[in-house]
Amino acid sequence: RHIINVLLVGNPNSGKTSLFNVAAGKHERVGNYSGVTVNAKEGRIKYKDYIFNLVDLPGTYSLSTCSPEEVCVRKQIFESPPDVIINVVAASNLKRNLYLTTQLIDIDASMVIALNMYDELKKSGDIFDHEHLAEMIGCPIVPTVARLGRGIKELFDKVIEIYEGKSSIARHIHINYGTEIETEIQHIKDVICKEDILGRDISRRYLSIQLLEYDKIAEMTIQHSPNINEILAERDIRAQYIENDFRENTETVFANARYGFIRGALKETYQKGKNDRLRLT
Ligand code: BGO
Repeated sequence: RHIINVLLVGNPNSGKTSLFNVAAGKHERVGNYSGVTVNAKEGRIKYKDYIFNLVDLPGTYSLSTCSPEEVCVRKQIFESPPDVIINVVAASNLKRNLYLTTQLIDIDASMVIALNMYDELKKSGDIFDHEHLAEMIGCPIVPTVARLGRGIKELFDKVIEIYEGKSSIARHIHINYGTEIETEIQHIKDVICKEDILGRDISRRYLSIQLLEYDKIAEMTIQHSPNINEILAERDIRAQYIENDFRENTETVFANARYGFIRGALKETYQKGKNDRLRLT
């Protein structure tokens, strides 16, 4: 049997624990307060001709390096790269959940999205063309209801497809941050490419974006590079250009650009339903 290493990544309360439990046949405690999923949990699943090593990490809203959860998830992604990431996205709160997704897309991870809480979406009467969104971001999206164990087989079927390179929508798409930002990303990428500093399979695009955001872990990644000074000097120049253009710090510029992408994508794919009036929250 082939072994597929799968990492669950998602916001707190997206239903990661529920999905892990139902997939791995575990009975971990599920709760709707943060801090329940503190340590990495591991489970083994036999399905079809495969063994899945499933790892669940703490929920996180982003892959920046502000909180211990964010650092933990990022470390796992880069130090023990999974074959496939399952990004658990709560359909009931797409705008916020998809922020993390945009960062996973930047990393260029092999990924399947579990569109969890699909029952909530149906109940709301909203219409979401998730197949269209899947094509836009180049990543399969599978509706799931983790609490009831629905959609789990379909999810793992997609994981197999991605693992075997047989998915029709596993194209390498990246989020277009607009001409100005893209130009600056390219400049940094060019300097990084000059010296092949990356023994590991880390996306140069992602590293360039992180450097532009003055990310400390990204700076540590290049600390042994022979041309670290050149890279950092280039970063300072390019970040300054962006900050002059947008009159905000680069971290805010990238965050706004990600939310802009999400807004645009949802505008094309998401329609409020007639039941909206009934929702009191
Ligand atoms: C409580 N659909 C619906 N409707 N709910 C779901 C689904 C789904 O597909 N999947 C999970 N949930 P976690 P994280 C709860 O615990 O797995 C629910 O943080 C409650 N608890 O049952 O913990 C799940 O690991 C009291 O809800 O997520 C859980 O990602 C009242 O979403 C919550 C109501 O799931 C978070 C709900 C004491």
